[in-house]
Amino acid sequence: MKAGSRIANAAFAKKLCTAEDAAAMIGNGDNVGMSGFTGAGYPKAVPTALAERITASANTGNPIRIGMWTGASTAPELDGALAAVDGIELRLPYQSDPVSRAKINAGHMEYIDVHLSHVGQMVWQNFLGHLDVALVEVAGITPDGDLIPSSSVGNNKTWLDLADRVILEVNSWQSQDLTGMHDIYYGTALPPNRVPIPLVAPGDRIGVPYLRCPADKVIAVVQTHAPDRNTPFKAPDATSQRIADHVMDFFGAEVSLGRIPSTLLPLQSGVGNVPNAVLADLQHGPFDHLTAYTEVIQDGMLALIDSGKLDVVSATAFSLSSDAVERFNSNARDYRDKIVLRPQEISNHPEVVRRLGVIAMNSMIEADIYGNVNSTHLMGSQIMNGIGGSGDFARNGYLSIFITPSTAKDGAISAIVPMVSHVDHTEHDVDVIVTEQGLADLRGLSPKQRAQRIIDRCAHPDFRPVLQDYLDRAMQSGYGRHTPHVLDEALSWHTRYLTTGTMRA
Ligand code: 0RQ
Repeated sequence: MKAGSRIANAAFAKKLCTAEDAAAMIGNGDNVGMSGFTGAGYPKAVPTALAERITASANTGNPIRIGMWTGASTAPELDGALAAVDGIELRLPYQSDPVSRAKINAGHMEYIDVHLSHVGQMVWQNFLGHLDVALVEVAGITPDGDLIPSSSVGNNKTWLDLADRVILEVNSWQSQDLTGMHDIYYGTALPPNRVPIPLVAPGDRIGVPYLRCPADKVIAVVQTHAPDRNTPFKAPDATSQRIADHVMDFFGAEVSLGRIPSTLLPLQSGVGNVPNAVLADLQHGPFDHLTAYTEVIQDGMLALIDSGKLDVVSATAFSLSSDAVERFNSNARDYRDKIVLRPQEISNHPEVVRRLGVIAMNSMIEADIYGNVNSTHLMGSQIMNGIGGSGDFARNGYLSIFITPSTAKDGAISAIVPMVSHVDHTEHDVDVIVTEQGLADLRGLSPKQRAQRIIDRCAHPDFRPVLQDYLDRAMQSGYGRHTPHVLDEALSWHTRYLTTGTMRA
């Protein structure tokens, strides 16, 4: 197909220009709302051209820096390229790029880590300043001037609604059969004008299949033919497999006890090796007619659809390996009834997550003996990625499960510590913790009971006696026996790691 045929509306076609020309329309200090979510549907050409423009501007002594807002993480040719040239003044709401991470941790880039469902409302409330430019990838433009969304939706509706100027990238690499897969809900509002989100099952469609944008707001249309950043898929290792097996046993027990149906409840799964291992286990498990109300469709979700186990999945983006992308792109039409892509304010909406009773499964960096979870920081100060959607789902789900290997860095670090060095999910939002050692169901337990269960079931045997000793001494400390701590030791495991390279005494 000729790339040009994706732009079927004359008013939009008139704005065709090069990526360089489009990049020249972005100025110093602009806040730019970009498409892109977990490496899917991000603009592929204009950011690179902008990075070159930024380099040139730095050489003239008037460096350009922008505020960069996205759906979530993007790709090296966007986050990486702009961070490398120090072109980003402030970044939000989630990133996982090594160059960006280094710039943020070195203090060269400001970063605001926001619950993904909250971004739209924060921009509407004007907390973040004015949105100058929307830079959005689409799969095509219809004769009526509707925009066919790409492989992610993210915050694109908000960007297109609120930005003064709009730059579109029309990517002919994206499958045309994405048409009809999206559900763009235009019914959100700020209080006091909110009404219920009329979504009662994961596959419900409550909006329209297209994004809207008046042609006169569009200042440039750029054609591309470039693949998404495809995340390589690693087969589960022994540790992930053991974690997945614990989760499967837990689901089986919950079904036997009549707490959840044999179809389970709508699943949310974070990205990465361990959540993918759980999805792989579900493919061979006893549960049928599964559904998912999640953020990202990874390989494991697609495989569940292929095996007939998963009836429908709602998300805001794909995050697939190249093999899975190929499978998807050649059969996109067949997936259309089983996949709904929504704006992230709806895919992660607290009201809907609570109503559907989602089972939230997310990875973490560390948990403490009382069940507080850190998903974002290394040793208290360095950002890893961000909270992403984990809080949207963990806080509002029916069951909130956090998973991690029990140790990191070749056993030097225990993922179970006396006190977490940063808190993203409090003890009140965490129902179950799982490591390869075992699963701790924390529901209905007091803090001391939780601590004993986490130590017994989840801690690595090398660290278990030291954690037990900490708890025992905290109980004797006399100040308080509700959530006992030895305060001047509580973070000593982290400081020991920073000074000696290991948490081991
Ligand atoms: O570092 O690669 O340098 O060795 O952290 O650890 O085990 O590979 O885990 O890649 O699955 O990421 C929580 C970060 C886990 C991710 C987190 C080191 C470890 C390694 C990565 P190296 P793993 P993963 C929906 C849900 C928040 C967002 C979220 C995340 C690196 O899952 O960003 O949940 N979650 N979104 O060595 C020091 C510890 C450590 C540690 C691991 N205790 N201390 N370093 N590491 N544990 C999706 C979205 O929202 C988009």
